[in-house]
Amino acid sequence: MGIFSHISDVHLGAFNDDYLRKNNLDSFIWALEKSREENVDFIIISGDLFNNPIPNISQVIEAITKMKEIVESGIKIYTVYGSHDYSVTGSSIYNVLVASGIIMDVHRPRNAEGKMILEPVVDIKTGARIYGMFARKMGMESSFYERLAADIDSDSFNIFVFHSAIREICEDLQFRMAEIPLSYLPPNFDYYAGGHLHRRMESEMEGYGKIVYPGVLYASNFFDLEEMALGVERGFYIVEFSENIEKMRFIRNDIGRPVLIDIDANGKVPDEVMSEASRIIDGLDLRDRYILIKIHGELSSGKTSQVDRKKLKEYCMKKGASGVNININNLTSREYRGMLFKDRRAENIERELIEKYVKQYGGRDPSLKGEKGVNMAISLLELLKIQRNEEESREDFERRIRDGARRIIGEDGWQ
Ligand SMILES: [Mn+2]
Repeated sequence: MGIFSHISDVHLGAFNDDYLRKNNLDSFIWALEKSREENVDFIIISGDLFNNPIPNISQVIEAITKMKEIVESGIKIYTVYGSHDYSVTGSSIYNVLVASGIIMDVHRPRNAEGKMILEPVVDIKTGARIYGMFARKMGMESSFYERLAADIDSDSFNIFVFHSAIREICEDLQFRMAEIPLSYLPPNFDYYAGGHLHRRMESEMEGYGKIVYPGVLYASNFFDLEEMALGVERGFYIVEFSENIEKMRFIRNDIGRPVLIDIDANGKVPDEVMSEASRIIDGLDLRDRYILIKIHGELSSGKTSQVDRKKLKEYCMKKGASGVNININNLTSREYRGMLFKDRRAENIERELIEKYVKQYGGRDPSLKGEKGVNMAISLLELLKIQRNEEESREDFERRIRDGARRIIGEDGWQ
């Protein structure tokens, strides 16, 4: 018998806005405390504990202090690398927490004849066997899944912790995501603790036990906030088990649900959009609420910049809102047509462009072609996005980036 909680995609350190950052942190502290209240034996965090490999320390110190307190009360925290915790340079706060014993990385691979065999971490209190699989940026873990194997002991309760979107389960999702087919998952586990999907999802597939994605614990970007405003629930799972799952409960997170104002600007001029927005704002009680304003469609004339975001923001703040985020990513104008992408999330746009240019590459080097070429380009791009830390010397920073690049393009193959 045992009981555990399954939390995912915490994204600590996400958001520049103080109010959202606090909600995000409060959600995590709430989930840890709730888990302790429910007397869990252990906690699983299925990736993306942090929003960046090296977050601003002052923004995460409170969360780390709470984790330490939880661990010291006898509750272990088992984790895997998510796509956000991972850094090609190997420098990640995740590694520091593993080294300090606050979290326990359950990805324990062993190489045997080209296969990646996963070894379990056996939870001493309950006997549960926990296997973990890491993630990389943009689904690049997929090539490791191809040669993955895990020997399970069918008399025990087996948990597989992972951080990837499964194609068969996420078909109807709104956004294209890097995916792996269901067949890549090792079969016959009792519980698949999934991360990466920010929407809650539960399913059961032939040959597999329960596959569960709790979704993002609070939010990490505009899309998450928008879904929450539309009523999508946030939270985490508590699972009771013996040899099988006995009971599963979703614990809802009620912290800081934002308000969405959706404005269709199609065929309108900027002035009309502005007056529609103020009319809607006038009809709402915005006190202590976070406001998302989404303006989309094609203006019949004028520039998108004539939709005065500053003015709208000030108006909401005057009415007592705790914060405002205005999204005009999908606002265009008939007069000024720019480049259009079907899916305007930055990383998808990057992938789309890289795929296009890799296809056009005329050289002979096979490692620069096809999927390999795309992955290498993405890895290098991710590497070059890394910024120097406040306390890091220029030399240390350069070495870190050079070492990372060497690992990506190196002879031993990049990983
Ligand atoms: Mn995530």
